[in-house]
Amino acid sequence: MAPKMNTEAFKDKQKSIQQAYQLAKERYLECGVDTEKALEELARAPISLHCWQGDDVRGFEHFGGTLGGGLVATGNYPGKARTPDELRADLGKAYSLIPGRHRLNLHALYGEFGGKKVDRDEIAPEHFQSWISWAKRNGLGLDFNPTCFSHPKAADGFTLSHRDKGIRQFWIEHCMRSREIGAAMGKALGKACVTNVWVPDGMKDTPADRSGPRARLAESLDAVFKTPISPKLNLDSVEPKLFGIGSESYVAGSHEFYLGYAVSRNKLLCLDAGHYHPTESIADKISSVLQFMREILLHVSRGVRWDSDHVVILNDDLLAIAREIVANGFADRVHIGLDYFDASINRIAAWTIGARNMLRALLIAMLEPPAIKAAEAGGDFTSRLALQEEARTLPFGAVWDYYCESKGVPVGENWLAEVKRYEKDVLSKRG
Ligand code: RNT
Ligand code: ZN
Repeated sequence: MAPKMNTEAFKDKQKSIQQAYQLAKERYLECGVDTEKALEELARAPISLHCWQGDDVRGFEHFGGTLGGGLVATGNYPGKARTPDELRADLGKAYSLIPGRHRLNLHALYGEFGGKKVDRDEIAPEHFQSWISWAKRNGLGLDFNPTCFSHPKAADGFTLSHRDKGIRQFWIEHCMRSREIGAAMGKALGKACVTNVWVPDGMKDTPADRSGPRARLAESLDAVFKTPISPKLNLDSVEPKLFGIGSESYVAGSHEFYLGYAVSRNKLLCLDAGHYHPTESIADKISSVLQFMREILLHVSRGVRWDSDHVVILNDDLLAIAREIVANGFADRVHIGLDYFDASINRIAAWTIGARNMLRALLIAMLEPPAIKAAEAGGDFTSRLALQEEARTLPFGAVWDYYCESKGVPVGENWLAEVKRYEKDVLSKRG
């Protein structure tokens, strides 16, 4: 925390944070909002940080290969993590700048294989033991993902829906093992792991057969999920997508496909904010799908034109997502994960910006004046709109600063100096 400041200046700063908070607290009380309660609620909201922002989705396998599945990380900002230890150190730095206790979302290609070539159909919990121990030491939960891309057997753009039975079987085995790894993580940490299946399967140009791959995908998924695993250890999730780079005309795992699959098979649906038409927001989908399923996973991201994976900013889309979770009391049914990769800026900053924004959006939702809902319930839409707009400039920033201060993480832009220091001391020394 602001190590350069002398003690006097530091104490002044602390005092002004507390004074600003007291004023904000009173202002919110006038609106019928208890800021203390909101902060307790915020402290219970875990965000799953996606490991793949730390190295542009490269991972630690030993058979080379470039990023596939239509995923593209652009930029060449220096200092990306090259080893599991570097990635853990970078993540540790990010967590130290984000208030609260959170989770880590791992992809299968981030296993530790001791220099050996362990193919995707051979992965096992032992390859993730260091991650599990590290998570345990740091009080983090873990989430998991099979990696059905960046592999020779995914090179033609198909995996679980491939027309070749042998290739389908290979990916089925990989996904089955991924669930077992998820269960091992859940067991070791005492918190269920969400294992999310996303496959890139799709076509660049107009398919002649849209149904065949979908029928095969459903059949493969049924094979993947055949063995029951306790939801106390592992929760299965499936992730739809509208299109990808190289799969512009058709994606087998579309929204309707997985909505039907998740409802009929009792799975979690993963809503990725970058996987829909550009003006289509996932916020409105949350209360729709939760009428028909217990839990969902979110991949909070930001689409910009053709890209679905920009760093999450505090825009209306994000505020709407957070509001839907909070206003409907869905906190224990919505698992929040981040999913983006920007290789053009400092990667630790990318995590920190996105996670702090997610938390800020949740806080703003938790501080919503109850008069807004009451106005609607009373049929007074004039007041609803007036109060919604007034609420935008309530002093949530003072509450957020106080929260950061109370959780021992840098207040305001002070976290940036920490990242710059780390960049100078650690990242710049990487080849
Ligand atoms: C891809 C999906 C998927 C990936 C990660 C790396 O479009 O969003 O979630 O981003 O699995
Ligand atoms: Zn995603």
